[in-house]
Amino acid sequence: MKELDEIKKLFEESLGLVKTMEDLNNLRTNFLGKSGHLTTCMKLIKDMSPEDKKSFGVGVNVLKDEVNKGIAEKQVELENLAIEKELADMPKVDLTTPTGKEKGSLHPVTIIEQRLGNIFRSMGFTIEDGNEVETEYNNFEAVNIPKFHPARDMQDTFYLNNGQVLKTHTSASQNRIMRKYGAPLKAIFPGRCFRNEELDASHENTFFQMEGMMIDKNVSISNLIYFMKTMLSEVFEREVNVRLRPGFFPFVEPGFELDCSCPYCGGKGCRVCKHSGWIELCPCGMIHPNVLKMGGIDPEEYQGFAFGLGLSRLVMMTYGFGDIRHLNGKDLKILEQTKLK
Ligand code: FA5
Repeated sequence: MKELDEIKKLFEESLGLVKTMEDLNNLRTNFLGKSGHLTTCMKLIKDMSPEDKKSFGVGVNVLKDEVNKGIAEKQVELENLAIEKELADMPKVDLTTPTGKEKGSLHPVTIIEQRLGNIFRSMGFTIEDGNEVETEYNNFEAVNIPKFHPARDMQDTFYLNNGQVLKTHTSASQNRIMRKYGAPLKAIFPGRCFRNEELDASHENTFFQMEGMMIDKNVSISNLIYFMKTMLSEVFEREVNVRLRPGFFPFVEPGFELDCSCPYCGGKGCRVCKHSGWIELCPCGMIHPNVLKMGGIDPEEYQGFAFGLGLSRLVMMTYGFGDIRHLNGKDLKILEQTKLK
């Protein structure tokens, strides 16, 4: 029993000196290993008298339990210390602290969309949302483009398995909005459009348009010209002129292409307007009676105009981007250049 007391004392002293996992493994081997102190003690039992065998055997097992417990506790202690050290060595980063370096900014399309929204709101228009996934009916039939009409080829699109389409133009929301508000009506509805398009500097497969509609009694082309001229003068922050050329769209009659006098050279001719003094900006026209009827509005009583502004192209022009693809690209420099001060 004296040996057991000595082993216990030695174990306690050795455990107090353990600083690393390696020390602990050595300690385990020294006391519990094949030639360890406790294993050697067990071997003594066979030469003892039966009484001693019993009490000594119990004593060895109690000590063995204490050694195991001591080693297990030390192991937990060392593991915790290792975690604390690792945490203390980690660089201190507080993710909630503002860096003060780079502030977020609005996308240029959003900036121009908001500016246009403010201008039209001040002229009494409401701003509506449109769907990006539309029924084929709303995208085509409801704007007077029946199945197999050749005009569908001008707006080749992406069809979903359920027969719906990614909307090819913001005109797709006309019917929904007429049915929602009836006449009279003054609304704009900006939105993302999709077309299966050959990409180049001015054509994207994903781009923005902004549609506008005004429906009332006695609405005429003069109203259309007035609103477009006012809106473009505000956007370009200078007086601009507009002119109409005939254009064909099945949902307007008559239909026009609206050109704006070049805001960069004032109509004298420059690189932007290809020296013509005019920039082609926005198809428009008087809403076709069939479209009004499909929207639940009596064309005998009401007339209206509609326009479909190429918002992405207007953004390009406003900021002087030479390629529309920058607007959907991943280069954040574009945001830096258009940041609101
Ligand atoms: C239309 O989409 C008609 N819905 C516009 C309209 C509305 C006419 C209401 C009459 C009354 P168009 O396909 O021309 O028309 O497109 C309108 C504008 O969207 C174009 O002038 C152009 O600025 C822009 N646009 C068209 N396709 C693309 C494209 N692939 N990438 C970028 N902009 C485009």
